[in-house]
Amino acid sequence: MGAQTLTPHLEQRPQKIIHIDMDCFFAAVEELDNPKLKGKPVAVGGSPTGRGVLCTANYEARKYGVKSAMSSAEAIRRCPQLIFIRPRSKRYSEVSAIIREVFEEVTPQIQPLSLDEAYLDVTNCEIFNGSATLIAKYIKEEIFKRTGLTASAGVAPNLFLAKIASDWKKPNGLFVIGPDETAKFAKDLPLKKVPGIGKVTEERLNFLWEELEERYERHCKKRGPSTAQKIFVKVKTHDFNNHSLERTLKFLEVAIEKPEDLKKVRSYLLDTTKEMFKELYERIDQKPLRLLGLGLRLATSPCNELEKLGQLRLL
Ligand code: TTP
Ligand code: MG
Repeated sequence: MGAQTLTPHLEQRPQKIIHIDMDCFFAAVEELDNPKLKGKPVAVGGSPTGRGVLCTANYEARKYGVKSAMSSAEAIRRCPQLIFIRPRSKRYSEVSAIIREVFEEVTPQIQPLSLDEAYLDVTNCEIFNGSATLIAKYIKEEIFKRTGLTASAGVAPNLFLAKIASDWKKPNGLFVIGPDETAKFAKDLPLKKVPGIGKVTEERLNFLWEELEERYERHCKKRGPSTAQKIFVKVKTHDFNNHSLERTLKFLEVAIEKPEDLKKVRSYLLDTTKEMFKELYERIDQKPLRLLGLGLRLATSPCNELEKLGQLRLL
């Protein structure tokens, strides 16, 4: 592969982003270096007798519900035959450097996220006639040739969807979201697929919603019917900055003036909030989140009554 020629952005074109993520990285390196481990459940992390936690587990171990960040003691309960291996960070860095070489041969526009994961902006790449899909396929093949390890790749017009796409067909997957498919894809995306939003967070977000309904009910009891004009989501990022996004509720067929009205549109508004949250998360470049809030702005004074809702702590 020769040197890349980058063409300037003369006209506004959709970006072409590839997200690469190695499959069960630490465990895969351990299997590579010790083929006897193949086909057996393997975890990399602290000892099951101490207070250790797992860095990761291979797919064989994941069948038993063993996963990253789980305590080693819980992992051995779930899979008694689990083989524990101490992490060897130097070795993982060595392999990571080889992967990085492959990326650099494709584009200088690399944003590494960790040892096994990076975004590549290939918008201006001319290899493979600029096909991001073929470039992603090439990267996966080169990584395998040079390391013996598999990677999963996601291709999309933005960072957010590229990362979700790489996870879509794991392991050894390649998933492409074309520029025309983004709206539909984002709309159908379960919230738990959003990086940083796990199952627990999704459940808690639903619970937040319930809290919002209760609060609105209390408010109406005290002050009488109050028209809800807007819905908003708020996040506090790891650097303590606040960001918010709001939408007027005019798009609803019915006015929300009392608690029963809000309950009627619950599922619709809950979906709307999830979409808004995804949009906001994308806008802030998927920064780690500390808090997440949800609320209604009321026409009555004080209009920000419901803004002081309990917020969901994420970090
Ligand atoms: P991940 O890419 O999150 O996980 P993974 O590569 O093991 O598995 P997957 O196939 O789902 O991508 O993380 C990369 C490596 O980072 C992982 O192999 C071990 C390390 N790691 C930790 O040490 N602690 C953690 O909590 C996580 C999530 C990862
Ligand atoms: Mg990985």
